[in-house]
Amino acid sequence: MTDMSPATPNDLAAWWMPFTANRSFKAAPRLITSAKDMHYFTADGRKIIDSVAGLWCCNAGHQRDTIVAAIREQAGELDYAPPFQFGHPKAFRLATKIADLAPGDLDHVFFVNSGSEAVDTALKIALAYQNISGQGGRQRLIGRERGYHGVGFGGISVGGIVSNRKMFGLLLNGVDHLPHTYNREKQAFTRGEPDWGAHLADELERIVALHDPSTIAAVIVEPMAGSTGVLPPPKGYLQKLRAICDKYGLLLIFDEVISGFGRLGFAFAAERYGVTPDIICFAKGVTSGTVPMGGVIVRKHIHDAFMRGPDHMIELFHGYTYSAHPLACAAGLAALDLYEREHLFERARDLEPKFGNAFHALRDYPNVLDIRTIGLVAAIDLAPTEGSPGLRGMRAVEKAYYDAELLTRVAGDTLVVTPPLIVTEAQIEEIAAKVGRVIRLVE
Ligand code: PXG
Repeated sequence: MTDMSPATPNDLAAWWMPFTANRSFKAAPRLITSAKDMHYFTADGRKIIDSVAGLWCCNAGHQRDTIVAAIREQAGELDYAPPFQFGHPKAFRLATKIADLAPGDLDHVFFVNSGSEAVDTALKIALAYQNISGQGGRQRLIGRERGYHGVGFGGISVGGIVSNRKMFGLLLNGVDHLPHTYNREKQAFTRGEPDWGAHLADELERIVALHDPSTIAAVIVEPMAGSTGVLPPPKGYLQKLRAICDKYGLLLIFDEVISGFGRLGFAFAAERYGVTPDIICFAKGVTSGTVPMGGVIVRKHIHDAFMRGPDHMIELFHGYTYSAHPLACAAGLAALDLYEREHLFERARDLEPKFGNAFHALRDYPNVLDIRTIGLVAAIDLAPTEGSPGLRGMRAVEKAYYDAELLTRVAGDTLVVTPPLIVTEAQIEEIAAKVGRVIRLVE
């Protein structure tokens, strides 16, 4: 019999871990066994502060009583209900709550189980909408360099991360990419949105001119690119994208998988920037990371365009067995309730200046090339070690875990900090001090 105790696993081979250096991990496993509020507890009995909300998802912190209770109760009441041709009350309640949080007439919610599914769903809805609106020639999609939109074929096609694309065949046809918006010379050590770079949105005009607007369905961007090292949008950039999309009849999709549910101090980044997209993708924070869930919010006219034809006909041939899973809906309702009761989005907004100060104070530490802060997000670019890009970053994550009791993330050689929104001012200082220590440890 294999010992299955989580604290002492004796066989790590069977689980092929995602986005992980499997052989290094299995040679020195970092096993997390429990969590509470701002902390993780490890198999070797240590308490580690979570500076990344799990993976940008546990926005309310860990093991929050009301969310735990809601999941427990739901499991004891309705474990599963089919979402095709049937429904359960909490799915409708959660959709209504999310639609209320979303700006403008983003009124209808399609549930999925992850950010990747949300992105592929959004792209399919955009293409189908153009098709049923007599615009079937609009089949092209536009993404952006350094964009991350999950790992489905749609998401990697519009995404702009070479290593996520190059092994996986021909991807979707007819995809172009806007240039990314980062320029260290022009933007280094910016707090919030950089002054330089709005003009990069004009590249959309160039792509439209090349193909003709009648061939383009949609543009998808993260309002703030997260996974490739935190690239806040230049001032005015998103507004420009919106104007160009309006001019040519392109749908604008915001992938808010990371920026949704308070990370930038608002329910959605769309609200922070006063730019209303046609479609929003969400996931992660909707359940504070407790049960997998994602979704797509669409504007009323997009949804309504599908609601025609005979009443007995299925309007959209798309969906997942676990769309609107009862456990996810219960967790989502409890998470949104907690965000509201504890004013966590406002809290993130109020903490932003102090959070920025704490991390910008590291600018003179060794190897620091740039620091970007926005909302409760900080990114610190470290100089790569000669000939081994990513090595200093990986060592920093390991040093943080083993020597500083800090869970952090890295994108290449960029350290990323995105704590739960319950983080206190003292914990912000604590995390910044630990990050400083780690930077010195990998000098
Ligand atoms: N879109 C965006 C903008 C994301 O950030 C996804 C889609 C995909 O979500 P799923 O649920 O399919 O993983 C993401 C995911 C990191 C990191 O360290 C970011 C993500 C996932 C894992 C790590 O930056 N974002």
